[in-house]
Amino acid sequence: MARKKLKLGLVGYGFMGRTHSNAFRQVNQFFDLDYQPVLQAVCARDGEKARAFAAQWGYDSVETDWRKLVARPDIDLIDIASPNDTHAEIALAAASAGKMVLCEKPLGRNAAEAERMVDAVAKAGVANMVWYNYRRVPAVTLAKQLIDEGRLGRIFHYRAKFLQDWTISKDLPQGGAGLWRLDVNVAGSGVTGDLLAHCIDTALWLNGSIDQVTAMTETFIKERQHNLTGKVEKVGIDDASAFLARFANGSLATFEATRYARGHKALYTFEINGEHASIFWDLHDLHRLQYFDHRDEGRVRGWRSLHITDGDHPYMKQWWVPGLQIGYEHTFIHQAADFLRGLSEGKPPAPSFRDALATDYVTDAVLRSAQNGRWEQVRKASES
Ligand code: SOE
Repeated sequence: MARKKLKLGLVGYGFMGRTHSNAFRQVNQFFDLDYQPVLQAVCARDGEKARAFAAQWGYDSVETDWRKLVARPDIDLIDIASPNDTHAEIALAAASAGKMVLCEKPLGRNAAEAERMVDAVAKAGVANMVWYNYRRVPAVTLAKQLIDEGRLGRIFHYRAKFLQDWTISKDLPQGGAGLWRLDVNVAGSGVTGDLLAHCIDTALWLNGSIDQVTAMTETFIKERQHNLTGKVEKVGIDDASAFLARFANGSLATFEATRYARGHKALYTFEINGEHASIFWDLHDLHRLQYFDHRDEGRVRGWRSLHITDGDHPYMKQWWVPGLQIGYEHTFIHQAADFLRGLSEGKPPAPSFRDALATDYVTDAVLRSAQNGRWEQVRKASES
């Protein structure tokens, strides 16, 4: 059967432009879907780099102004993989042009921006999704299944951290290609919006909504040379952020992210303790889920290290044979597959813009609390 073509216009050619392009190129090879993404156009301000990217990844055409891309009648879907300060404007224009919109995380630089994006896609009635890719690590999806089946019982604790070490040098500049994550005007915040946002998205998915937070943040290097102005400028991002939270289900949580944990490159871990069982997951060992079930017979009770590579495990029957692992890039392929399947089945893809707004409400509350030293209530992303 001929597949329906879905013509994509990608904005941005950096790290995320590559992960998304790879996902769209591979998805039909491994998943049986009604839709086939077509790499119709890539857009970036630097025409030469955009043309090189198009040639490498197989995009059919190039634009250097995203407004032109959004206006093109031969584009069905706009995929935003450009820096955070561009998300809202592009998403609003794309939605009002009737295009489906995918957006890299975080949705907005803050919840106010994200609210406008949610309103725009709701008003236009277009499909939308945010690339919180870690939900689609098979071991993380399995954790969701185990929790939903009630195997953990009542949840008491949620513990998450995301540790990196790539900004420790005071000589690292801020701003511009590759380093916009250090420029608060572009990124919106530091590790709170960049790394904790991942931990929060997973947590809301696995353990429900968060009611209250109390936080602390720190900027260890106060000034850095700015790549675009050439001047030494104040650093406005948080280099480290930690918070306590109370979930609506009564469980207590700790979250921590930093780019100053020497020796850790992308150590995203979470542990959940329930009345019957606990689970632990670690991005550096992403194909394993650690599981402890108190209901096991006492003599053989202990932590089990589940190797999530079997056909019974989420997504895995699409890949190789049991025992053979997959990696980071596959999480984006899974998300693209779920999005395309959702389109055929009329199932709204997740996380939607509204789901991602819920994460922005938490990160906003974290940053407010870090400023005022108080517990902050977290707003809820309503269904209206
Ligand atoms: C930052 O270093 C970063 O690339 C994040 O922006 C990504 O979202 C995260 O998945 C890996 O780390």
